[in-house]
Amino acid sequence: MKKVGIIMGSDSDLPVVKKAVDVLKALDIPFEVHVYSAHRTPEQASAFASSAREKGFGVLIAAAGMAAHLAGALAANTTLPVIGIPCAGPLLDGLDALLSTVQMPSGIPVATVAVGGGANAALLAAQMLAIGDADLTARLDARRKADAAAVLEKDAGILARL
Ligand code: RP5
Repeated sequence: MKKVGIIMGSDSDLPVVKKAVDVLKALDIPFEVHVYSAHRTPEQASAFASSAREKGFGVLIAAAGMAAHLAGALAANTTLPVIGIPCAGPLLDGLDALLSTVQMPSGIPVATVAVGGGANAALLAAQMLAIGDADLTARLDARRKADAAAVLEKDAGILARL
């Protein structure tokens, strides 16, 4: 199976990345995590993206905050799909990173999830990989069913309590 590459701009983004890692582990999807910054280590970030396809990656996830250019910088160097996770910084609750990540110019797309949306980034990556993988599709279907059952259990609990 193709791997998911997760890049974070700083190790301070780890709490958000951990949410993605947990989902990938639960779905038994291979992944690698790195800290490369679009601004502090631009050469390493672009080299990772340029070589990602030949190294067996199928999707990249980029988590970054503030002037969050990491997802776009990776996307500029690969035609693999890139998913951006805006991370909340000290100001603006992540609105700065959300706009930096989502407002890509035409020609270099980045699929952007919600601020702090590590779980959805991993699920979206899994759904991309599942296009050609029936076993992974079955695992995703099972997860959806389990999630729905958990909501219905909460519904029953609320009815019982009120
Ligand atoms: C971004 O700047 C990182 O992705 C992080 O979200 C933010 C702050 O980085 P640190 O100062 O915590 O290293 O590049």
